[in-house]
Amino acid sequence: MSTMNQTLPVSDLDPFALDVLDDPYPAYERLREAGPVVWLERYGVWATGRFSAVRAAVLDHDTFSSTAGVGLADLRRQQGPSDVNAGMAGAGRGPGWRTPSLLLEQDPPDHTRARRVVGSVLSASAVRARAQAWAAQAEAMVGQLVDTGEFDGIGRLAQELPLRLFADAVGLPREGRAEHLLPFADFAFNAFGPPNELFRNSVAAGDAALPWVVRHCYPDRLDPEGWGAQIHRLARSEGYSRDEGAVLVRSLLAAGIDTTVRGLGSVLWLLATHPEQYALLRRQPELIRAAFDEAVRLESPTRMFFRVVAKDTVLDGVDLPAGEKILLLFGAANRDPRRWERPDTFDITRKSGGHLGFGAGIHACVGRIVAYLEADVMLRALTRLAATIETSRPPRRHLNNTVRGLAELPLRLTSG
Ligand code: OVM
Repeated sequence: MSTMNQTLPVSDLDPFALDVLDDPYPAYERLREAGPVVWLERYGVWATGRFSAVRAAVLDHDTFSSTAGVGLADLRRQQGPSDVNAGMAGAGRGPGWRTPSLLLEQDPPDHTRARRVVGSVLSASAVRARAQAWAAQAEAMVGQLVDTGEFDGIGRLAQELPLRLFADAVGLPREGRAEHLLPFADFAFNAFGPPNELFRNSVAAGDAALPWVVRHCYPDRLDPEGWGAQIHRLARSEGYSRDEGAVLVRSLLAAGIDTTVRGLGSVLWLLATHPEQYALLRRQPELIRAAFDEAVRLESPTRMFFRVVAKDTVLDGVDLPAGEKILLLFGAANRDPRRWERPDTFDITRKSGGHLGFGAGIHACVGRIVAYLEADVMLRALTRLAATIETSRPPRRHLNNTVRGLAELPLRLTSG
């Protein structure tokens, strides 16, 4: 592609092809090497997998706007085949699926107000208040698994922690959460990509889950002490309507489960396949946070989001005219050799804190403190109770257009 003063790299790469989702790293390398920013002709969008460009874009939220949606579909265009939300039209009541997120799909100043509400409910002190109880629950969960032979680490740990600890803290009833939250999130995260087979195959289950999810965004279904009800109270005091409060709670239900399931699953898998790193973690449990960060860097559970170029700009030397979407591949940036030494190596002693697995800037994951605590209690319990963590067979991957992680992970824990 050529403009007045430069020739731009064009790529026929499909970042949403099944084989790319299964093992994205060769494709990410191709994309990074093709140029700082590449035109993806198949979708008519820009893409970047370079750390410096992804980081610069998320930090410059005035130029790289979220209000047209952070998926491939352009929320400014309501109709057409790219309307990936079509399958959810009319389901549920109140804020149906189509209502844009008040956090994810907003720019300042609207975003700022919503972020203040959710950010103060998920504050460091609010999350810390749960630490003791969560540690005890995690110890009990891990304790039941040590020396019992093979079990599925995704089902028994990576899923169990968010579905119990996080969903309890939000104030959801026990009944229905496991059946509804995972299919809903799987659909929601597929919907950020193209209307491919993966997306289409998740619509029916997402549709079936939606009425439950939408109902449980409202205060009458939420424990008054929980984070969901707190969001409603704070939202009202900030001038939001009841339905808008429900849309804010929806963000927690959409973004808070599948992401942590896959992130916890990835750190379990990486530790099980790197016994020397697990041994080191047992000797130095102060590395727990770094170990989780390193897993999030290496596997990037949320591998991408889009922005729209809101005004003419230059990104890493590439002229980008206003108007088109740009794919920001956090998963590629987190392995960019321009930023990381031995980028493909799992090393819990490296300084991985600057990764983009939680994004950066004003849209950086608002729930990351919760994710860190879930990882902390899980890994603390593991390192205390299990001398070894082993896997005997390759894991099974869960493919999703946005979220990367495992569906099944055979594990064995021994006390020594
Ligand atoms: C939201 C949201 C935020 C992050 C991820 C996400 C479905 C949703 O605010 O609704 O995935």
